[in-house]
Order: sequence, then C-alpha cells, then structure tokens
Amino acid sequence: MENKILKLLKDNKDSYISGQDISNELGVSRTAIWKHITKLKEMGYEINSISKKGYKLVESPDLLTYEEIKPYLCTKLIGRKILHFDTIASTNSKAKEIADFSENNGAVIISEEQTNGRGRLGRTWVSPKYKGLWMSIILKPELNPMEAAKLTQIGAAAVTKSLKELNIDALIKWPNDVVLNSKKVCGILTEMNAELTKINYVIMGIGINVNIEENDFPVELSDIASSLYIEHGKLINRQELTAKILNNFETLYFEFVNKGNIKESIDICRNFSALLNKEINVIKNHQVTPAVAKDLDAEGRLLVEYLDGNTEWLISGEVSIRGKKGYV
Ligand code: BT5
Repeated sequence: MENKILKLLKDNKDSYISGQDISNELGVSRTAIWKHITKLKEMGYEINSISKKGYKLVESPDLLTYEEIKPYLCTKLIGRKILHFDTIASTNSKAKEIADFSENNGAVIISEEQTNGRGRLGRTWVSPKYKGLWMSIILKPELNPMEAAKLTQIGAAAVTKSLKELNIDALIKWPNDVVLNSKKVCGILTEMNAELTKINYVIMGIGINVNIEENDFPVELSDIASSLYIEHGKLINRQELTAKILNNFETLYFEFVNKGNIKESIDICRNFSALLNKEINVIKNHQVTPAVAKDLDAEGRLLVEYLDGNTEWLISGEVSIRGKKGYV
C-alpha cells in the first residue's frame, strides 16, 4: 500500500492531493492512509500535510526501492520486480530462498545493508548501510550448466559499461572484480543450482562500494578496497547506477541467452582488463606462480604464460590472481 500511495504522490508531485482522493482511488480509509503516510515519513520521505489540502511529496530518500529506481529503468524483465530490504544477512542467500518460485525469474533482491555479505569460498563481504549497492539477480537461463561461468563475465561487463557511462574508468580484474586505481570497488558472486544438464537457477550477486568513505572500511581492507566516491571524488546517485547496471546487464544477457552471442561482453572484458599484458601471480592450491596474462577467450578463460614459456588457459573459480606488487 505504501508503494501505491507513493505513486499517487509522485504522479501529483507539484500539487497537494487530498486524503479523500487517495482514499477513493485506493479504496482504503483515511485513517489507514494516514498510517501509511507516517510509515513513509519514517522511511525518510519528506511529505507535507496540510489540513483541508492533503499531502504533497517534498523529497524522496536515497533508497534503492523499485519506486526510486524505476524512473531510470528501461528493462523488460530484469529488475521489474525488486524486493527491497533495510537490512538482511545476504541478498544472495535471500535470493536462493525464493528462486524456486517461477515468477521470480529476473527478480532483484536489494538490501541497504548486509550483516553477513558473502564473497567467494566462504569469504565475507563488507556491506555498510546506505553507502553501497548490494544486490542479487535471479536468473533462469536455458543454458548448459557449463556455460554459467560466462554469466560472471557478463555481469562484470555490465558494471564496467555502466561506470563508463558515468565517466568512471574502471577495469575488470578477471574473473569477478572491478577495480579503480588498482583497488577493488566491486565484487561479483555467481552461484548456481543445477542438475547435470539443466540450470534450475543462477544467482548473480553484485556488490559495489558506491559512496563508502575511507573510515567505513575495516583496516585490513584499506590497502585493497576503495569506493567510487573515494576514487572519483563525487557522490554517486545509487538509484541511477543500479538502473544502469540492470539495463546494461539485460541487453548483454539477452544477447547471450537468446542469440548465443557473448562478443560484446567479452570485448568489454578484454578492452577494460586490468590484467592483460601484465605480470601477475597465479595462486592455485596455495601455490604462487608468476606469469603474464595474455588473452581472454569467449569461454571466459584467461590465457597465461609462465616464466618457462608454458601457457595455460585458466578457468575462473579454480585460481586467484594477484598483481606483481599488490592487489592488481
Ligand atoms: C567477491 O568475493 O568479490 C564477491 C563479492 C560479492 C558481494 C555481493 S553483495 C550482494 C551479494 N550478496 C552477497 O552476500 N554477496 C554478493 P571474493 O573475490 O571472494 O572477495 C572477497 C574478499 O574481498 C574478502 O575476503 C575481502 O578481502 C575483500 N572484501 C570484503 N569486502 C569488501 C568490500 N566491500 N570491498 C572490497 N573488497 C572487499
């Protein structure tokens, strides 16, 4: 009901709308409307109320709800349903709980804060309140499970393309990080539920440090992590950024699942690679081997050349990559 009232207030944003009109339109009592308006005010909406005139929306809070993201969204499927939480353990975990319901294909879970944000291999993801974008997209592609790793590349390409549209030149650190000035500003966690030949669902979790300030990060991350705000020097509109990512993701994703074409995504991953032609360390089973990153193929594999001249195609998930002198 809050969303319906909000929509009416937004549709009439230059004038007052009376409690009676809202009540007639939505078929609920004026007392009920007053309670919902109180709830919206608690959420941070600034709403003027004048007796005999009614209600007028003055300002909306910086929240990642569907109502706030919608004006920037031009997708058909992805993000047309957004479940928004104030605080949650992990959007990926929540997405898994509800992914089985058929109507949730393309649904997006967003939380303003995560108390148990997850990285790969049981690692944790720091997700402070109102300052980042912590979201998970539920996908049900008709693909062979072997193809699922490519979705991470599509996610990384969508994030990087969206940042570019905001004049932020980020790079992709294969396979699942986006970095700015050699520091990690985004991580992607792709999880899958599948049978041998059929994907039941994929959860694409995207975490972006948007307006995080330096002292919001724990000390142990200060050398490797940063935010768009710290590196770019300006606060970023999280609602616009979220919509841009969903828009770009849908285009690249549909190209792949409907036409089998992943070229644009891989081109973005190549052109904005933080690794290609760089000296790197390949970490496999705790063993660190120096190498040079040579190429990225359409399968999302990274070609590396070791010091002895041997080459190897690396598959994401089985290795970690570090820069020669630090994170990248
Ligand atoms: C990742 O893992 O980079 C995937 C992160 C995915 C987070 C999103 S948020 C929405 C969705 N819901 C979830 O629960 N997760 C997803 P990995 O490559 O394993 O990197 C994890 C490592 O990055 C940690 O061990 C830290 O060293 C570092 N780290 C933790 N929080 C960070 C942050 N906010 N920014 C940069 N680095 C961070």
